[in-house]
Amino acid sequence: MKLNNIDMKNLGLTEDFIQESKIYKDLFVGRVSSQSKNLYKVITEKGEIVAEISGKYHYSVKGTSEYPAVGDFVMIDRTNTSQGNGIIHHILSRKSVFAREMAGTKEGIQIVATNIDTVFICMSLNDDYNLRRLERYLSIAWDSGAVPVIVLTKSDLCMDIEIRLNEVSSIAIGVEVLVTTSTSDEGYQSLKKFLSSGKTAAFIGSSGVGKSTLINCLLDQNTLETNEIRNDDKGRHTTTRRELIMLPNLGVVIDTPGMRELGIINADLTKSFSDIDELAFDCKFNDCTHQHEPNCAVQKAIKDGVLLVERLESYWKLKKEAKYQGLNSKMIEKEKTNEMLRGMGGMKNFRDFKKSIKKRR
Ligand SMILES: Nc1nc2c(ncn2[C@@H]2O[C@H](COP(=O)(O)OP(=O)(O)OP(=O)(O)O)[C@@H](O)[C@H]2O)c(=O)[nH]1
Ligand SMILES: [Mg+2]
Ligand SMILES: [Zn+2]
Repeated sequence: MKLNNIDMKNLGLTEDFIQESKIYKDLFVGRVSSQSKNLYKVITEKGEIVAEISGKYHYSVKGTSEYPAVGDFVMIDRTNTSQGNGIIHHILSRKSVFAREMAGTKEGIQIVATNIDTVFICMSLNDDYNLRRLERYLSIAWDSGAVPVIVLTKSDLCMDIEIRLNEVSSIAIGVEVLVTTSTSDEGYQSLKKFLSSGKTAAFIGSSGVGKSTLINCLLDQNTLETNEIRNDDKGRHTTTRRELIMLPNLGVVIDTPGMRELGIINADLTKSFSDIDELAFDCKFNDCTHQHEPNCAVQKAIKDGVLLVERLESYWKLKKEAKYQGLNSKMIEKEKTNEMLRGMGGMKNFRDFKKSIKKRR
């Protein structure tokens, strides 16, 4: 447990939530920062604690949507867990719900996050670029009650940004479009226009587009958490669960796991180009294409005469082909979704929630 005083206003606790929380005497207000099976992390005024829901709550729940989700403000019995996990008794009314239909199933709905102001729809300007997918993301974002903002990431890997910007603007009328790169400090400052104390922004988009990297950039680089996340990234771990993170004076961001659609590099390729893969280990970016990225160890090896440029060219060619064998990706997406939903009540509850949404319309 981290013991420090939390700026609850910055965390998004508004006057409305404070008023509602007063109904519950003897309980404290907190915000759910992550969830794993039946355990939740909740940020309270004294720091982040681990909590579970009360038995009574559990039995009164009618659908999955009534369980706490990342972003929810909850009423909890303690702010200090020296006597055991906190117990969540209630959730406060949500001011926005970001839900999505689950891929590969007809009836599934998944709550991605709640109480968000801005949804950053992230799409990378290289591999991930796909206007149809962007349209899908936009439509669920508009449904949520939060304001969507399109973030075109990895501009350092794109040679025709103007063309792409025009294409995106033509399908995203009235939506602001940002172009970012994590390779330089100026590359992500535009995001800050949408971040401020008390506001919550969620990052969504396919796996590997650079959501966590952008959040790392926005975080105070000297905090321990940033270092941990950085190391994880280097270790090629992608985000596996939603996580709410507080930025000093800039409100709250929510990182979400993306779904990998394409881009599985097959094992044989790794084997036959182990020399390049070994060099690539020292590249600054894990997904370095060894073209124009700064601090590319592969380009350096070519310059130093250690690696033949022809070798790199055939690597590219094969890598491109390998990507399109990534049709198995549906299974990966399913697995990731299951992972997130485990312990949350299952499909039936999602169906109930979807029905209740339809009724409300
Ligand atoms: N060239 C380049 N690479 C980047 C940039 N931003 C991130 N990357 C690299 O892209 C890879 C994926 O980045 P992540 O931040 O883990 O992507 P993510 O969207 O969080 O992915 P999931 O957690 O799987 O959803 C990492 O190897 C990063 O180093 C960028 O602006 N330019
Ligand atoms: Mg991530
Ligand atoms: Zn490289």
